[in-house]
Amino acid sequence: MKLCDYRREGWDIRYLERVDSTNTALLEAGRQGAPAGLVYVADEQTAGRGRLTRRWSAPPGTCLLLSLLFRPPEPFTYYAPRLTMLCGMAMADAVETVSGIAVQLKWPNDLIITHAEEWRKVAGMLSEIGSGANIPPFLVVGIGLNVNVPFELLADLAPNATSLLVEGRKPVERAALLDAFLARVETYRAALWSGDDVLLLWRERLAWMGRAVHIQTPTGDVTGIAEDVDETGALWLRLSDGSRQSFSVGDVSLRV
Ligand code: BT5
Repeated sequence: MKLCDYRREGWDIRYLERVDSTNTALLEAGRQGAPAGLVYVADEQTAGRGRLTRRWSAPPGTCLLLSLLFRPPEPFTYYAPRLTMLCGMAMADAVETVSGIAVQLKWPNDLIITHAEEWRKVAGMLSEIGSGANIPPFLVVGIGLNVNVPFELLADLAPNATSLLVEGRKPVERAALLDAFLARVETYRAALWSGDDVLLLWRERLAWMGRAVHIQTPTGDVTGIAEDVDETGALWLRLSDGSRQSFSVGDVSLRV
């Protein structure tokens, strides 16, 4: 099935041929009062965004570029990070189910494919909190997954980018991935609503726990053993002097 024709009950899926950023557009829709369950899916983004003002690049027509609108119940600070985490797990499950390719979650918001000590980024997530006059805060979770990006275009995206096409040596249908993803979001979200703490599942699936890692942060770089993630999703490292330090933003890589 073509991506533009894909629908699923319980979700209002809007296909956009071209948009600046699905996150930017959905944040605006959320401010205007759009209900939870609205999903923007784009074939092309002209100003795709990563975290910390970075860019997200994707060759038109080759990737899954989408954003989901959530209006979590109170307490927002409990549900919002967990909805982001469950979207990451749902996308990892979807990739494994549809393509058979094993993916791992890399703190805080990447999907990676590992080959021994090497890793490559296949997807990134950007989770943003929206607000507007007289409305409670809401959540927009955006995901960019490199699906059918050919090898020769990967270097334009990032030095360590990969795609499902390159990893599995065959194209993968984007509508099938989206369908599997939303099905898994529904399952994890039902578990969350019924009181299961999806943070525990997420923590178990994170790559490199117990390993020596290097984290680049806006205030400097630190090396340590990745020991844990806490209630807020922050990463705790054990440093060489035995002390522990937590990080809520940063880019982690395996220390080599
Ligand atoms: C992310 O940021 O990984 C979040 C990416 C979220 C993208 C989705 S697409 C749908 C929705 N709408 C948006 O506007 N955004 C979301 P971060 O961890 O900051 O990583 C950004 C870095 O990843 C860039 O600086 C590049 O080095 C690299 N990069 C850019 N495009 C890439 C790609 N397609 N594949 C792999 N790496 C990429």
